[in-house]
Amino acid sequence: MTASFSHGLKIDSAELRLVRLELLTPFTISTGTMVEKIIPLLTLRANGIEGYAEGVMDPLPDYLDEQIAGSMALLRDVILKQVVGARFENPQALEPHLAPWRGHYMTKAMVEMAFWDLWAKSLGLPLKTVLGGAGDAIDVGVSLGIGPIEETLERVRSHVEQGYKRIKLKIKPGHDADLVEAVRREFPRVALSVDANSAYTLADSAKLARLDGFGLDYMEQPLAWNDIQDHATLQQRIRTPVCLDESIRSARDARKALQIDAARVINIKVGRVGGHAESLKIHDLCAAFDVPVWCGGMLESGIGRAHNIHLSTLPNFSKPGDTSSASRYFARDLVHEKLEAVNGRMPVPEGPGIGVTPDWNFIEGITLSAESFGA
Ligand code: OSB
Ligand code: MG
Repeated sequence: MTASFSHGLKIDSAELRLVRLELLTPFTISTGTMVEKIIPLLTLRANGIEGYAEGVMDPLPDYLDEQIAGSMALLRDVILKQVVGARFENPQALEPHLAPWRGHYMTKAMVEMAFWDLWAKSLGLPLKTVLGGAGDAIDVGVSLGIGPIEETLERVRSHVEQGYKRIKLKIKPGHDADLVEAVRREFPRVALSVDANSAYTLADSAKLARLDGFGLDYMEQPLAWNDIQDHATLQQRIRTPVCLDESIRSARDARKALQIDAARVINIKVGRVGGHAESLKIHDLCAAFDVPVWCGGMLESGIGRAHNIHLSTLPNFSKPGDTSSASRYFARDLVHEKLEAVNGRMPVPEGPGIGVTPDWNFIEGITLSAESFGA
C-alpha cells in the first residue's frame, strides 16, 4: 500500500474528463470575455490512491498558444499512453518523458501536478510540505475584470472591505489611466496593480509611463505575450516595475527576463509553466535575483486552486496572489471543501496532497466527455 522512496510510484490508470462550469459573472480581459470554464480534469491512480489536476488552457488560443482540443489529443494519443503503466521515482522523473514534446506547458502541467498530488498522498504529506513550503494560510488579492469605471469602483470597495491584500485592475488601451486615477482617488493606499494581457506595444510607452504617478505595485504583461525583449526596453522607460505573466513559460524564460531586467516581479502560474517542478525552479531563480514572485490564477476550480494555494506557501511568494475565494467565481465548486479567504488570507487545505476531494456527483452532471486509460 505505501510506496517507499526507492520504489517510486507506478501509475496504474488515468481518467481524463472535460467539464463545463458556469462563471457567476462574466470575466473580461483585454483579449475577450469568458462566461464559462471548460475544464480538462485529470485523475492519476497508483496503489489505490488518486491524484488530481486541472488544465488551465482555454477552448481557443487567446491567452496563450495552447488550446483544449490540442491538449486533449496530446494527452489521449501520446502522453497518457506513455505514463500509464510506467513507474516514476519522484515527480521530477516525469520531466524526461514530457520533454520531447514542444510547448504544451499547460498540457504537461496537468500530468505533472496530478503526479505531485499522488506522490504527496503516497507519503502521507500535504503538497506544501513536499514542495518545501510551510504555513497555514497565504495572502491573497483579487483580479477584477474590465467593466464600467463606476461598477469597478464598487467592486474595489467591496473587496477592500473583505480584506483582500491587493487589487489588480485589468486594463486595455482606452481603459487605463482614467480607471487607475479613479481607484487611486478613493483608495490612496491600497496595494494596486494593473494587468494588460499584452494589449500594448512599445509605441504606447509614453501612455504607460503616465501610470507611474499612481504608485502601482507593478504592471503585468503590458506587451506581447511572446516578447521578453520589448519588456526590457519598456522597463527602461517607466518607473513602475514590470511583472511578466504570459512571457514566462519556463525557468529558461525567467532567466532570460531576469538577465535583461525585463521583469522586476514574476507571476508564476503553475499550470502555465508546466507544473510544480518548473515553478520551484522559477521561484528559486527569482529569489537569487532578489525578484519577488506571486501566484497567478486562471479562474481555476477547487482542484487547480488548491494546487496554487500549496505552491504559494514557498518563501519567495512574497506578494499576494490571485487565488481568491472560489465562491467569487462559481455557484458550486468541483470539490467538497470551501476554498474561502478570510481577511485576505486563504487557508491551506489540510490533509495529504492537495487536501481537497472532487465532488463526483456534481462533476458527473457537468461532464462533457470522459475517457479511461489502463483501467
Ligand atoms: O492574466 O492573470 C491573468 C484570468 C484569465 C486569464 C488570464 C488572467 C486571469 C486573471 C484572473 O487575472 C486570475 C484569477 O482570478 O484566477
Ligand atoms: Mg496576467
